[in-house]
Amino acid sequence: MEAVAVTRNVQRWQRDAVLELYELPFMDLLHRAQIVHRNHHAPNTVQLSTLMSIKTGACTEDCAYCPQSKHHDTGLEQDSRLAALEAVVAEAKAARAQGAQRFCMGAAWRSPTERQLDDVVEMVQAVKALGMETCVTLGMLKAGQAERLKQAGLDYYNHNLDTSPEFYGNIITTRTYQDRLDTLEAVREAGIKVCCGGIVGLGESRRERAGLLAQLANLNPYPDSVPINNLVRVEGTPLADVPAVDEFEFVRTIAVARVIMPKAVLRLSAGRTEMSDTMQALCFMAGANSIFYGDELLTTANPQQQKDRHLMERLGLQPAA
Ligand code: SAM
Ligand code: DTB
Ligand code: SF4
Repeated sequence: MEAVAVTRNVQRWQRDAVLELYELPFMDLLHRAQIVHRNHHAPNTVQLSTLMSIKTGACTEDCAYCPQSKHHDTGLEQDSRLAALEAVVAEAKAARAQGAQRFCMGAAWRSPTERQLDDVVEMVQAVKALGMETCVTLGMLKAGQAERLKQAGLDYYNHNLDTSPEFYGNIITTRTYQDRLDTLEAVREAGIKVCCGGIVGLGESRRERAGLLAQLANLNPYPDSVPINNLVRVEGTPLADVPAVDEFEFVRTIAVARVIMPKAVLRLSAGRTEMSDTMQALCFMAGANSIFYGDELLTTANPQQQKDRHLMERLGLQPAA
């Protein structure tokens, strides 16, 4: 694997071995992924997480894909205020009533200040008290901040590697790959489960996709939860006109992730509104076993809950208990 400064990383998967999986005939790869999936997970079960944006836009980071970066003019209303605790509790209750097990709160921050963290701690405690699993994504964290979140009862922290180390500089310049690895380590050390994945369709090559998956699989241990996002091409971002990735290539990415991270919960994340039901079924076949459930992601659309329930019914998929 290419040299990259990585802490506590193991070389469980060489990139070339990951590429070999990608290059298998499609049916062989899917068959292999299904076997791994059935050996480690209930095969007809999907975990449901609902997202809420608790602070939207005006982000100082320059992530090229993101509608919330202040470096891009996407027409998004810039608002640096944090959502009120009552609004968070109301949305979490509504998500629970619709059948979500986990409530994920996202803030468009480079990293939270201690005061901002005080407010998020209250939100985590309040959502936890509803009997739901909690997840937050707040940008970079220091060790002491991760410990405070753990004490509040946080179950998962989402922080993505997004892409391969060598492609990363084309997408983000305001924080490094190592910054991300350091946050992941602080989260893990605090005893919080790690939710970490990336994006397909940023203009990366298959080799670079394999590089991202190898990085994820070589985290020690690999993440508990792995969101695979299909780029939502938002007008006004530098990636608005990047050609979409071939559908089978996206399904292959899910299948390869399943083979190399057998126990992880794999989330079919952003980009589902542009996927057909058939394509989503192929993703579940390839080992995806979680979705974002709710009519909105952070700032972009997600399939309507009713549509997702109908799809699950048609496929005989049950929400995870
Ligand atoms: N600001 C925090 C951070 O970056 O760590 C948390 C929120 S950020 C929106 C969470 C993740 O959403 C990003 O790491 C990226 O993987 C994903 N994301 C953002 N915009 C996206 C888009 N247009 N399409 C697909 N995924 C996207
Ligand atoms: C993740 O990997 N995907 C989610 C969640 N983690 C926070 C966010 C997707 C955001 C898509 C663009 C938007 O709605 O702003
Ligand atoms: Fe900010 Fe996160 Fe968007 Fe990057 S991905 S611009 S850090 S909100």
